[in-house]
Amino acid sequence: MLLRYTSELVGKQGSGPFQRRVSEPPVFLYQRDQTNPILLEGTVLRGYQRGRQLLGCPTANLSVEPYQQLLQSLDCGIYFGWASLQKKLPVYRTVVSVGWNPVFENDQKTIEAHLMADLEDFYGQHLSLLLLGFIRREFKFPSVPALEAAIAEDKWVAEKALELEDCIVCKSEWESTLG
Ligand code: RBF
Ligand code: MG
Repeated sequence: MLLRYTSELVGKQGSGPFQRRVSEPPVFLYQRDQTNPILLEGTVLRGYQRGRQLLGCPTANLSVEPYQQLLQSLDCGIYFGWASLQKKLPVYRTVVSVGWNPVFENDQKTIEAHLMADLEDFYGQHLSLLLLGFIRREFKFPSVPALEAAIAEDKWVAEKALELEDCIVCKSEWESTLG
Protein backbone atom coordinates (compact mmCIF):
# COMPACT_ATOMS: atom_id res chain seq x y z
CA MET A 1 0.00 0.00 0.00
CA LEU A 2 1.36 3.38 -0.96
CA LEU A 3 1.32 5.52 2.11
CA ARG A 4 1.60 9.12 1.15
CA TYR A 5 0.44 11.45 -1.50
CA THR A 6 3.69 12.73 -2.92
CA SER A 7 4.44 13.88 -6.41
CA GLU A 8 7.33 11.48 -6.85
CA LEU A 9 4.94 8.57 -6.47
CA VAL A 10 2.64 9.84 -9.18
CA GLY A 11 3.80 8.63 -12.55
CA LYS A 12 5.40 5.39 -11.47
CA GLN A 13 4.19 2.24 -13.14
CA GLY A 14 1.67 0.31 -11.11
CA SER A 15 2.35 -3.10 -9.68
CA GLY A 16 0.31 -5.83 -8.01
CA PRO A 17 -3.36 -4.96 -7.96
CA PHE A 18 -2.60 -1.58 -9.53
CA GLN A 19 -1.04 -2.72 -12.77
CA ARG A 20 -2.63 -0.35 -15.23
CA ARG A 21 -2.45 0.03 -18.95
CA VAL A 22 -1.76 3.71 -19.26
CA SER A 23 -1.36 5.52 -16.02
CA GLU A 24 -0.14 5.50 -12.48
CA PRO A 25 -1.20 3.66 -9.32
CA PRO A 26 -3.47 5.48 -6.91
CA VAL A 27 -1.83 7.26 -4.00
CA PHE A 28 -3.29 6.77 -0.55
CA LEU A 29 -4.04 9.92 1.44
CA TYR A 30 -5.34 7.90 4.35
CA GLN A 31 -3.16 5.81 6.57
CA ARG A 32 -4.84 3.99 9.42
CA ASP A 33 -3.80 5.32 12.87
CA GLN A 34 -1.73 8.08 11.25
CA THR A 35 -3.76 10.31 8.97
CA ASN A 36 -7.48 10.90 8.84
CA PRO A 37 -9.40 10.66 5.61
CA ILE A 38 -10.57 13.98 4.17
CA LEU A 39 -14.25 14.56 4.98
CA LEU A 40 -16.29 16.72 2.60
CA GLU A 41 -19.97 17.32 3.34
CA GLY A 42 -22.86 19.33 2.02
CA THR A 43 -26.14 19.40 0.19
CA VAL A 44 -26.17 17.89 -3.28
CA LEU A 45 -26.66 20.57 -5.92
CA ARG A 46 -28.11 20.03 -9.34
CA GLY A 47 -25.15 20.06 -11.75
CA TYR A 48 -25.08 20.41 -15.52
CA GLN A 49 -26.74 16.96 -15.95
CA ARG A 50 -23.91 16.08 -18.31
CA GLY A 51 -22.69 13.27 -16.13
CA ARG A 52 -26.04 11.53 -16.21
CA GLN A 53 -27.08 12.34 -19.77
CA LEU A 54 -23.82 12.44 -21.69
CA LEU A 55 -21.40 10.20 -19.80
CA GLY A 56 -23.77 7.65 -18.25
CA CYS A 57 -22.10 8.56 -14.99
CA PRO A 58 -24.36 10.65 -12.74
CA THR A 59 -22.50 12.80 -10.25
CA ALA A 60 -23.65 14.43 -7.05
CA ASN A 61 -22.25 17.96 -7.02
CA LEU A 62 -21.28 19.42 -3.65
CA SER A 63 -21.34 23.10 -2.86
CA VAL A 64 -17.71 24.19 -2.81
CA GLU A 65 -18.34 27.40 -0.87
CA PRO A 66 -17.42 26.03 2.58
CA TYR A 67 -14.26 24.52 1.14
CA GLN A 68 -12.48 27.43 -0.50
CA GLN A 69 -9.38 26.95 1.64
CA LEU A 70 -9.32 23.16 1.48
CA LEU A 71 -9.93 23.31 -2.26
CA GLN A 72 -6.77 25.35 -2.75
CA SER A 73 -4.69 22.65 -1.10
CA LEU A 74 -6.55 19.77 -2.80
CA ASP A 75 -5.05 18.94 -6.17
CA CYS A 76 -7.45 18.87 -9.06
CA GLY A 77 -8.03 15.31 -10.08
CA ILE A 78 -9.88 12.11 -9.35
CA TYR A 79 -10.12 10.70 -5.83
CA PHE A 80 -11.68 7.54 -4.41
CA GLY A 81 -13.33 6.82 -1.10
CA TRP A 82 -16.57 6.19 0.73
CA ALA A 83 -19.83 8.11 0.58
CA SER A 84 -23.06 8.25 2.50
CA LEU A 85 -26.35 10.10 2.07
CA GLN A 86 -28.29 11.75 4.91
CA LYS A 87 -25.62 10.56 7.39
CA LYS A 88 -27.18 7.11 7.13
CA LEU A 89 -26.20 3.65 6.05
CA PRO A 90 -25.37 2.24 3.58
CA VAL A 91 -21.89 3.43 2.75
CA TYR A 92 -21.20 3.53 -0.98
CA ARG A 93 -17.97 3.31 -2.94
CA THR A 94 -17.27 6.57 -4.71
CA VAL A 95 -15.01 8.23 -7.27
CA VAL A 96 -14.80 12.00 -6.84
CA SER A 97 -13.74 14.56 -9.41
CA VAL A 98 -12.30 17.81 -8.06
CA GLY A 99 -11.53 20.46 -10.64
CA TRP A 100 -12.48 22.39 -13.73
CA ASN A 101 -13.64 19.59 -16.04
CA PRO A 102 -11.27 20.73 -18.81
CA VAL A 103 -13.08 18.59 -21.39
CA PHE A 104 -16.06 20.90 -20.93
CA GLU A 105 -14.12 24.05 -19.97
CA ASN A 106 -16.20 24.85 -16.89
CA ASP A 107 -15.65 28.28 -15.42
CA GLN A 108 -16.02 26.98 -11.86
CA LYS A 109 -14.12 24.44 -9.84
CA THR A 110 -16.47 21.64 -8.79
CA ILE A 111 -16.49 18.71 -6.41
CA GLU A 112 -18.54 15.90 -7.96
CA ALA A 113 -19.02 12.40 -6.61
CA HIS A 114 -20.11 9.41 -8.63
CA LEU A 115 -21.57 6.88 -6.18
CA MET A 116 -21.03 3.32 -7.36
CA ALA A 117 -24.60 2.16 -6.82
CA ASP A 118 -27.92 2.38 -8.64
CA LEU A 119 -29.44 5.50 -7.15
CA GLU A 120 -32.50 7.24 -8.49
CA ASP A 121 -32.19 10.76 -7.16
CA PHE A 122 -29.91 12.38 -4.64
CA TYR A 123 -30.51 16.08 -5.28
CA GLY A 124 -31.12 18.07 -2.11
CA GLN A 125 -29.82 15.27 0.12
CA HIS A 126 -26.95 15.60 2.56
CA LEU A 127 -23.83 13.96 1.14
CA SER A 128 -20.72 12.99 3.09
CA LEU A 129 -17.54 11.99 1.29
CA LEU A 130 -14.48 10.38 2.86
CA LEU A 131 -11.57 10.75 0.47
CA LEU A 132 -8.98 8.01 0.96
CA GLY A 133 -6.77 8.38 -2.08
CA PHE A 134 -5.91 10.09 -5.32
CA ILE A 135 -6.19 8.26 -8.64
CA ARG A 136 -4.99 10.75 -11.27
CA ARG A 137 -4.98 14.35 -12.37
CA GLU A 138 -7.87 15.64 -14.44
CA PHE A 139 -7.18 15.72 -18.13
CA LYS A 140 -8.54 17.42 -21.24
CA PHE A 141 -9.44 14.26 -23.12
CA PRO A 142 -9.97 14.83 -26.85
CA SER A 143 -13.41 13.25 -26.90
CA VAL A 144 -16.30 12.17 -24.72
CA PRO A 145 -15.64 8.45 -25.38
CA ALA A 146 -12.02 8.93 -24.26
CA LEU A 147 -13.28 10.49 -21.02
CA GLU A 148 -15.78 7.66 -20.58
CA ALA A 149 -13.00 5.09 -20.94
CA ALA A 150 -10.90 6.92 -18.35
CA ILE A 151 -13.85 7.03 -15.94
CA ALA A 152 -14.38 3.28 -16.37
CA GLU A 153 -10.73 2.73 -15.48
CA ASP A 154 -11.00 5.09 -12.49
CA LYS A 155 -13.89 3.03 -11.16
CA TRP A 156 -11.89 -0.15 -11.56
CA VAL A 157 -8.93 1.35 -9.70
CA ALA A 158 -11.23 2.58 -6.92
CA GLU A 159 -12.86 -0.83 -6.56
CA LYS A 160 -9.48 -2.51 -6.19
CA ALA A 161 -8.17 0.08 -3.74
CA LEU A 162 -11.30 -0.04 -1.58
CA GLU A 163 -10.87 -3.80 -1.14
CA LEU A 164 -7.66 -3.22 0.83
CA GLU A 165 -7.76 -3.77 4.55
CA ASP A 166 -7.18 -0.17 5.65
CA CYS A 167 -10.07 0.98 3.48
CA ILE A 168 -12.40 -1.72 4.80
CA VAL A 169 -11.52 -0.87 8.40
CA CYS A 170 -12.09 2.81 7.68
CA LYS A 171 -15.50 1.92 6.26
CA SER A 172 -16.60 -0.12 9.26
CA GLU A 173 -15.42 2.56 11.68
CA TRP A 174 -17.43 5.11 9.75
CA GLU A 175 -20.48 2.84 9.56
CA SER A 176 -20.57 2.62 13.33
CA THR A 177 -21.06 6.43 13.49
CA LEU A 178 -23.93 6.51 10.98
CA GLY A 179 -27.63 6.03 11.65
N1 RBF B 1 -13.71 15.88 -16.52
C1 RBF B 1 -12.64 16.24 -17.30
O1 RBF B 1 -12.72 17.25 -17.98
N2 RBF B 1 -11.49 15.50 -17.30
C2 RBF B 1 -11.33 14.38 -16.57
O2 RBF B 1 -10.25 13.78 -16.61
C3 RBF B 1 -12.44 13.94 -15.77
N3 RBF B 1 -12.38 12.79 -15.07
C4 RBF B 1 -13.48 12.39 -14.34
C5 RBF B 1 -13.42 11.18 -13.65
C6 RBF B 1 -14.51 10.75 -12.89
C7 RBF B 1 -14.45 9.44 -12.18
C8 RBF B 1 -15.68 11.55 -12.84
C9 RBF B 1 -16.86 11.12 -12.04
C10 RBF B 1 -15.73 12.75 -13.52
C11 RBF B 1 -14.64 13.19 -14.27
N4 RBF B 1 -14.68 14.38 -14.98
C12 RBF B 1 -13.62 14.75 -15.76
C13 RBF B 1 -15.78 15.30 -14.78
C14 RBF B 1 -16.88 15.16 -15.82
O3 RBF B 1 -16.54 15.95 -16.93
C15 RBF B 1 -18.16 15.67 -15.15
O4 RBF B 1 -18.51 14.81 -14.09
C16 RBF B 1 -19.31 15.74 -16.11
O5 RBF B 1 -19.03 16.63 -17.16
C17 RBF B 1 -20.59 16.20 -15.39
O6 RBF B 1 -20.43 17.48 -14.85
MG1 MG C 1 -23.33 16.16 -11.44
